[in-house]
Amino acid sequence: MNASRRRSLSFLSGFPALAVFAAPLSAFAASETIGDADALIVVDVQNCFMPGGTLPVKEGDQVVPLINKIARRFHNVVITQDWHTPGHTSFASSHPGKKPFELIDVSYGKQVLWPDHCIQGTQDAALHSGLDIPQAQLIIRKGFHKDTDSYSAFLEADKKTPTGLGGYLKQRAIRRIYVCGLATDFCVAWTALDGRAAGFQVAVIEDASRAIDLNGSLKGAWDEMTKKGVRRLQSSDLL
Ligand code: VGL
Ligand code: ZN
Repeated sequence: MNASRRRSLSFLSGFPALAVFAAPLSAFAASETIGDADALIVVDVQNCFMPGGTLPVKEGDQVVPLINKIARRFHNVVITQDWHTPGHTSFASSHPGKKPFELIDVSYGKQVLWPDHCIQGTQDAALHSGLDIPQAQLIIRKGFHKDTDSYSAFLEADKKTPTGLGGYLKQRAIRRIYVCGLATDFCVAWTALDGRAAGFQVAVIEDASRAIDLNGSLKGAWDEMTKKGVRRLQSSDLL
């Protein structure tokens, strides 16, 4: 069913007398109503996080067709890109003797060290070529300060430096965001949590996201998101 047909039928559910007619239709209707105050945030669907990329996320490529479908329901779409300098502080290669996935202390707290990934301007940092969201209105890049990482699309890892996304969404009168992409337990979760902290209603679309899952990070991320009022949705809630 296309979006306009779904919308034209949704009023039926408010009328009990018509419930008998509405019931069979509701089996096809998505539960979420999407409007102009909603934005889809598509996080880091970049070659680096795909199988074969520099920081591959298992099944990372599987989110692409699903996100394309979900995005058709949204007028407002923001795409993010992890966008590091060469020699970025989040790279293990920048810290002699350290290996990827080790944890170190930096000025703003703990930093997981990663393989070199998503270097500005490289093909590895490009969006996946299958991403098909022509109406997307903003591409926001993050992690571009050499000495500071940024999982979140709102605030860098120092928890002080804004990316500007919060201001953009507020000026666009967006009140609710739906977050999906890569990786569930890092950039998706941090974006969702900072979105909550900035006063937005937030949902994460679980099956349109995939995780790195490092030392229990996926469970930790969901526990924290649930505690902070991030809703956990599936694509079927939107399609
Ligand atoms: C990400 C680790 C390092 C992500 C980015 O997009 O989740 N994870 N940089
Ligand atoms: Zn990164």
